[in-house]
Amino acid sequence: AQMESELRVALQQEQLLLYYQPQVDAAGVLTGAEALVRWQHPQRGLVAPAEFIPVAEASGLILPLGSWVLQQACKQLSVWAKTPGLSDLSISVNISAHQFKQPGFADEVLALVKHFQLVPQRLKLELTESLLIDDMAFSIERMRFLKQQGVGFALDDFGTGYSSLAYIKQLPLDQLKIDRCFIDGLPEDPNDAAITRIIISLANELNLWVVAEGVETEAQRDFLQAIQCPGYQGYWFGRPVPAAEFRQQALNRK
Ligand code: G
Ligand code: G
Ligand code: MN
Ligand code: NA
Repeated sequence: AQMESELRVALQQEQLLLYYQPQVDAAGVLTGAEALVRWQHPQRGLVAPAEFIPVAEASGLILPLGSWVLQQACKQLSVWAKTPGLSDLSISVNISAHQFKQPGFADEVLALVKHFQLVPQRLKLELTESLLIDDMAFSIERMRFLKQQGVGFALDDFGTGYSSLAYIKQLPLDQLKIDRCFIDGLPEDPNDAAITRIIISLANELNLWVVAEGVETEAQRDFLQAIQCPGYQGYWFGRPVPAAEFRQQALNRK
């Protein structure tokens, strides 16, 4: 209850901020970033989302928080669009179930795209399987509507949920994000290797981009490159950092 009221204050007083973690392609070229929320607490310091997202979900504060994140990410995207060297980057935003199911959600996204004059394809919404299968027909309809306007979708934490292939087939997705629990064991663990290979070839057949999450070592990167993984995210390539630092690192990369 204390964290809930503090979170309310945090939203009013702009104590939240977004960190950005780089995503690269197989050649190591920067393609975009995942936006990850942080809370700069006046006493406790930087608080990780694992601590406050569950409180936000339980209290309904995830709605104003999610709106703030979306708006902030869109604003950042519009800044990058005008920055030489960063203009092609995309931003992926984590969307909670409650937020996705709000009646006004699609309009909210489209209003931001319009307001910030974004190329909608550069905005990727990350959804989880459990969110989507809860009401499949609704999810498909909402995704199709946004997709028609150009907005992209990634299936987050892929492999940890139900992962029914029937669902994957019906959803208008652009990418799968292989959960880092499968990347952890690479390259030694034969099961993780097999699962990763299969997800990549499945995505290939379905014309989906794949991002391997949690790539921490050169050996993992090499293995993934050898099996033609198209996208990469993880500490090996860069930790989540504030926008100013991301910008510096991105421009130095070139
Ligand atoms: O940034 P970190 O790796 O600590 O994130 C931990 C978890 O918090 C991840 O599961 C991530 O999806 C979630 N998370 C981070 N930022 C956001 C956000 O803006 N909205 C929602 N709903 N979840 C987020
Ligand atoms: O659940 P989701 O995939 O949205 O959140 C991504 C989470 O993974 C964030 O908390 C982010 O900080 C974390 N993360 C990103 N890269 C790595 C990595 O290489 N190793 C580990 N252990 N965590 C990572
Ligand atoms: Mn994510
Ligand atoms: Na994930």
